[in-house]
Order: sequence, then structure tokens, then C-alpha cells
Amino acid sequence: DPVRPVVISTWRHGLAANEAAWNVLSAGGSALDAAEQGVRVTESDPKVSSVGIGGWPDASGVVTLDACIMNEKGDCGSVAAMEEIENPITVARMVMEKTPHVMLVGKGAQMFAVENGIPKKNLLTPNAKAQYEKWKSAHPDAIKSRTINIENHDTIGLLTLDSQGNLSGACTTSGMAWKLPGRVGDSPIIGAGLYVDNEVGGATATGVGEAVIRACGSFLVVELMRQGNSPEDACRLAVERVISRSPDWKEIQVGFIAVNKQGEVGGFCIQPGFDYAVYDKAGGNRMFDGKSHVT
Ligand code: SD4
Repeated sequence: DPVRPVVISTWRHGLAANEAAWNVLSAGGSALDAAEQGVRVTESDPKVSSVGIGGWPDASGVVTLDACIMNEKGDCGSVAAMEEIENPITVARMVMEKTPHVMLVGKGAQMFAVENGIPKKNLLTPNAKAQYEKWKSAHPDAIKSRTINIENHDTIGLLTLDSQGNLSGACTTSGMAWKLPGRVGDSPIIGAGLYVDNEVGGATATGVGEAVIRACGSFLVVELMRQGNSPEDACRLAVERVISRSPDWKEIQVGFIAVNKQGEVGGFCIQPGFDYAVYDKAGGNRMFDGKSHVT
């Protein structure tokens, strides 16, 4: 096939994730394996402050992780508010493959991971701890308020089209820095942070999760592609829907990326500043600036 395989993922840290996903795909591996292996790189990079180890903690200083995964058969798995497990995407995949459930949260998700041989690990790096302490001393009452940081929202969502033409996706995050304890965003929610339909395409989201959840963002992008829109047009129309349901849209960022069954890709966001990484045969691994509603 002249187009396949294709990998697309959110933000600049997507380049390294794409590389790992591409290694799986170019060896003939599956879209699902590639999606998992790709985002594991980001989860395990302590320098990425919004995913996995090194992620910034919640308002009580605890790192909690959210992730979900979906394959070409429509199977899906998810974990949310999980502590001390470095690679939540792998646990999400285990939920998908080893249980009759889709989603496990909190202590139960962690117990399930440990029972399946994944060791617990401290995820709060010295740098993340220092950032937390700085924020905490500037916002002593923040745990009682709804103050959230909107800059640190660089979730990785990654979509794969393998050489057989199958689609999969993965999405993983530490969520919004300084979130209220127990808060879960869009990233582990199938249809919000991620959706894949093997007949149509896949989509994933980044940004303020509450706004994405209210619009069923990623599901909406896929449905818009089903109606004949290109990936970019579908992302743009979904961003417009998010805006129409978010009175605070001028203050928030939301971005979507998508790939369709033909291997075409696209992205769109509210505010300038969102970029995404695409890896394909024709162009190699490179960044694109997401077109934005605000220009
Ligand atoms: C969330 N969408 O928890 C995530 C945050 C994020 O890039 O970083 N998105 O709301």
C-alpha cells in the first residue's frame, strides 16, 4: 500500500512516541501494539510533565493517571485516577483483554495492575514535587477552590493505521495539574478522549477535558468523518461544537487530531499553539501546526 502505515499523535512529545509506534508498524506489527508501544515512551519519560512518571500532581500532591485504548474490533479498556503505576496504557489494555469490563478506577485499577505483575513505583519526580510546592505556597486554599492550571495540558493521544488497514488508538495523561483529588478528565473516557471505528477512522483529544466530555468530542469527530468530512474538517466542526457548549471557550484550549481509513490525517484546535506529529512513508516523522479557530 502506498499510504500505510500512518501514525499521528498530539504535541511535540508525539515525535518520540511516533518513532516507537513506527518501529512496530514497519516490522508488520499491529495497530494496537503500535499504539500501546508509542505512548509508553511518553509515559516513561520523566521530563514530560503531563503524562506518566513526572506528571504534575493533583491539588493534594498526588499523581493520578488516566488512560484508554481501543482496537480495530471496537474493543476498549480504560483506567482512571490510578496511582503509582508508570504505564497506565498497558493496564488499560489488560482491562480490555483480561476482564469483562471497560473501565477500572483508583485502588481497584492499581490492585488489578499489581496482580498482573506490574510493580508500583513513585511517580512524583523531584521536579514535579518542586513545581507542586511552588504552586501550593502561592495557592494555600486551592484544594477548596476550583483553581486549575490550564497551561499544563499536554496529554498524548496517538492513532495508528497499520499495513493491513486496521486502526487503533491510545490516550494517556496525568490530567490537569493541581486538579481536585478524584477529578477525571476526558482522556480515559471512550468517545471523549479517544474513539476508533475501523470502518471510518479514529480521533483523539487534548486540552480541557471537561469541555471535551460535554461534546463527546472524539466520537463526534469520527461521526463527522463518517458523514463524509475530511479529518481536518471533522476536527474543525467538533471544535466548533465544543465552543458552542463552552461559555469559557476563550480561556481554554481543546485540540483534536484524526486519521481516516484512507490514511488521511488532520487536526484542529481552539487557540493557536497546538501542534501534532505525523509519521508516514511519504514525509517521515514531522510536526504540523494545528489550524485554530482563533487566528
Ligand atoms: C484532561 N485532556 O485531563 C486532559 C488534559 C490534557 O491535553 O492534558 N489534555 O483534561
